[in-house]
Amino acid sequence: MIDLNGNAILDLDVGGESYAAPVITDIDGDNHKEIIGSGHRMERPKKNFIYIYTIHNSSGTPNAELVSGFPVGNVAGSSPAIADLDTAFPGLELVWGQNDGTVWAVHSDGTFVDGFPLRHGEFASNGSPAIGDVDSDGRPEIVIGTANRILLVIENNGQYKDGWPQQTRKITSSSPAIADINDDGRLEIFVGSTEGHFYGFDTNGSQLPGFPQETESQVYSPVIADINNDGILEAIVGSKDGNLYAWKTTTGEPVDGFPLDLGSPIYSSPIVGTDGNGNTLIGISTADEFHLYDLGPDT
Ligand SMILES: [Ca+2]
Ligand SMILES: [Ca+2]
Ligand SMILES: [Ca+2]
Ligand SMILES: [Ca+2]
Repeated sequence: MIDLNGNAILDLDVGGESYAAPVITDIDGDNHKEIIGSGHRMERPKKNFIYIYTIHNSSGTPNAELVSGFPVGNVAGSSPAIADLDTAFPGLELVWGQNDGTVWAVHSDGTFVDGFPLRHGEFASNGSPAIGDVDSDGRPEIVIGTANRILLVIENNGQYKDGWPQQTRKITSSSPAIADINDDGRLEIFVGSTEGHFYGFDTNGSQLPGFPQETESQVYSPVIADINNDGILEAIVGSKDGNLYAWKTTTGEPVDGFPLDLGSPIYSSPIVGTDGNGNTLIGISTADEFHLYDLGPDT
């Protein structure tokens, strides 16, 4: 960890290489933030653990104490999702896919959430899970892909939600995105695959009208946003085929002007925002450049 002048203020030992982005949040509700990351143990048996370190002790001085109960697991190459999956237990829970074919959900003290781990038997995807109350029953679900054509929706008690898992073609290569595209209070699910398909499912596991869509190569994590101010959410995704796609989530039709040919492979997610004048901005990195588009205020 470094300060804004580039000086090291904390050195955290994660046992070797770290593949996933660290997250800083107050995970245990003690009003002091923790840093959550993963690290690869180099000696055999090689494992990629989740670590949580405290950042500040109660006097406010930088601190690098490993939180009791950690490290845990053998995570895939993704960051864990962090959410209050189990409201009966104080603080937030961590959820991730393991390379041994399981999904883990643990409390902020490293103990399992009741019903976990869930065993599905497939190698993990490199995408982080999405967590949200997809069926609007007051309890959150976990949406997570695997490396073998299966997309899972899991209740917070470790059981599959009715209608799930669902098949995709090839690996779900990216993190899923969840959003209510039709104002019925339930969340729809979008995810890309390594062979170029982009899927849309309703809460019950049925494919949405107009999906899947196809690109020529691997699709990365989507952003769901209304980029043309027509009141309909779009799914914006980059593909390794060099195009940035934007489809209307309600029909699968492309937004006017899309796909944008960026001329170079895309390996990341776009960022979508607005400037101070209400114009929609989209930023996207390709293998060699960063592109920023101003889509203006409306269609
Ligand atoms: Ca909790
Ligand atoms: Ca729910
Ligand atoms: Ca909905
Ligand atoms: Ca729109």
